[in-house]
Amino acid sequence: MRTGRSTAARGLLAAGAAVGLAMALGAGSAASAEEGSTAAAAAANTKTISMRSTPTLRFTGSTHVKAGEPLRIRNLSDPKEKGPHTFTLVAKNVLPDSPEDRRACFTPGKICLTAAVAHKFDEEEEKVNRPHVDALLRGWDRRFSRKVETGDSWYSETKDEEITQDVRARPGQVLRYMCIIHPEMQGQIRVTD
Ligand SMILES: [Cu+2]
Repeated sequence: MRTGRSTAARGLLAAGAAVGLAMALGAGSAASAEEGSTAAAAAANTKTISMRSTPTLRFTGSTHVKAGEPLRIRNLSDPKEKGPHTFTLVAKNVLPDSPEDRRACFTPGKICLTAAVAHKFDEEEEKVNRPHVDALLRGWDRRFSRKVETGDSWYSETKDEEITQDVRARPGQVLRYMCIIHPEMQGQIRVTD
């Protein structure tokens, strides 16, 4: 681990902390309704996961998506209030599931720091130089883990911004995801036939 990494990540973490990272609310679960069908702009088969900040920081949206079909991520949160977000695919065993784990997420070897490095966060410029990390260049499939330092992740600091990619994970897999800026934001979506 190069020394520059942890300082860069601390800057990114500070961005989150400044807007209320401390309110770790245990809102760990992906929510409820299928949202894809309600959005006029989306194709009929596009599933959607939304980043929200009211009333709590959380992801809401689809819980299932067919392999090969599009999955849209959209940021419905005002970055001036809660800061930017990421939608980051992560392996189950690296999800920070306790308050202690979440606080330590930006330390060497932990998943938030690993993903921040993949996003090429520049502390001096306070800029994310690679907002979209598509590790295998084919859509949503690659998870960050202890061994995988480049997975799939999208960084958003603009309200109403969105990204759509096809799901390339195999049927039967569960894609777990989190926001590395607010590690309490977590969810999962099952890939189906
Ligand atoms: Cu977030």
